[in-house]
Amino acid sequence: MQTQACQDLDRAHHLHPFTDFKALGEQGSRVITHAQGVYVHDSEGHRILDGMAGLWCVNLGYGRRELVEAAAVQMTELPYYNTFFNTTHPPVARLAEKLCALAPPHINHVFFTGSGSEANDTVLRMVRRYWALKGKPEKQWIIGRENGYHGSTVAGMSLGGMAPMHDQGGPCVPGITHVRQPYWFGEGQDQSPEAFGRACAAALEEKILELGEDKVAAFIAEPVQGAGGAIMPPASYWPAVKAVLAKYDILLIADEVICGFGRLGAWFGSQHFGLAPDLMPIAKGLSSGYLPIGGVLVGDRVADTLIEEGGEFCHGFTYSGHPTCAAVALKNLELLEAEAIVERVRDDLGPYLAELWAELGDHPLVGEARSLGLMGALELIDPATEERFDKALSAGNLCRDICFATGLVMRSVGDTMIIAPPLVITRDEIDELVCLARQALNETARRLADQRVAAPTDALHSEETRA
Ligand code: PXG
Repeated sequence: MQTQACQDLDRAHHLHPFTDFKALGEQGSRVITHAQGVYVHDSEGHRILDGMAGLWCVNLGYGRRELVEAAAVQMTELPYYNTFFNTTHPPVARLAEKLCALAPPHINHVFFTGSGSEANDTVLRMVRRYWALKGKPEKQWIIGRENGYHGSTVAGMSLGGMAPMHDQGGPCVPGITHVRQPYWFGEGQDQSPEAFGRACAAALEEKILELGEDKVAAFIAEPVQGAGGAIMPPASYWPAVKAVLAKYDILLIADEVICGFGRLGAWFGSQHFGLAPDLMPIAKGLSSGYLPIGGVLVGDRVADTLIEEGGEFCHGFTYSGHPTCAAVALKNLELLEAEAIVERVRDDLGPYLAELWAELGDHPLVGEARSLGLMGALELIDPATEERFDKALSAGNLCRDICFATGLVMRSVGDTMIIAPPLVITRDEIDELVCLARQALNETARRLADQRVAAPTDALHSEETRA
């Protein structure tokens, strides 16, 4: 199909996620046609290094025949059956066992869903059910974080702390509130990172006391915030948060949808930070995005109560434990393990990226360059003031569009640039990624300087800046 024909159909009938429909209609979608390894290809013949692994999910990279074959075999044998009404099937049972073997030792059960958002809906219901069964139904409040992301269903967006989503989707689920995020570059520079990390944990404790220490059920957080801007907390943050939660007997929900399956150089982000969460929502890298599947890894404390004292848990989805998705996820985990990909991220690729990425911190446009495992962020600043650019300049979006036009997918969250490439990326491909990022920074700086000299800021949204 020609680019134009595809764009026309798309414009006429397709409403995209998180999109200004009118603006996209005027501009037209990019058409991605195929992909291999760490590269995606568009309908115009461009090859683009996918620095975002799709949407933080294609951990094994594109074109893995083993995953295709696992799906084909399972589809031939049993494409679908449900896991309601006391039924199961081999792929889901095997996947459950494998996940529990990879998870921290106190986690021995999994509840399957179709996505990360559904996983967080499940979490909300499980947590409240748990405390009701424990005879403490007044423990209802769940505390999340400002700028946290937990999905786009009503429960997911309520648990998340994205203000524009709350504004559009409200009213949110009652009994959920948010505390400040451990975003040192954005919100904490008046203190040392360590002091700021402790202050964020203290804010959590204050919130618990404000709500009533017997009324708080759980705290939900991503080990590293992904969609919020690849925000790695100061080293003091997680130990201090752990201590607060233990003091008031509050469950920890570590949302592993992005951090899970090797992104940070451990199977789960919680293992990297030494956390022992009661619940871990998962999705994305579980199947490397080849098929949609998510779930909640459930620690013994919650699972034992649900099993021993629970009766029926009135919750589940048609696609909970979908056999084909489960077979692909299982094969994906087997390949990650057989190829020692998580270890490679920890011992080789992560440190290698960290070295090169840190060098970008010297660029005049970069206020901070940080990375952990195969996740990285660049904070763009105006070299003239060393402060953020005027929002109207959309510096981050400009840099993102330049990246795309020169062959790199690098996302922007405001003026924070983000990468999270497939975990199978090679050192040479990391060199290419960093080189393209530097070129894009240079070009962004040049265009912003030109704009400042002459033109109204509207010119930034002109045809020239589009990929
Ligand atoms: N939790 C976390 C931590 C996520 O990052 C979800 C839950 C929801 O997963 P589903 O499968 O329902 O999308 C996510 C999803 C972005 C972006 O722009 C990030 C996500 C989804 C879409 C866009 O960075 N993360």
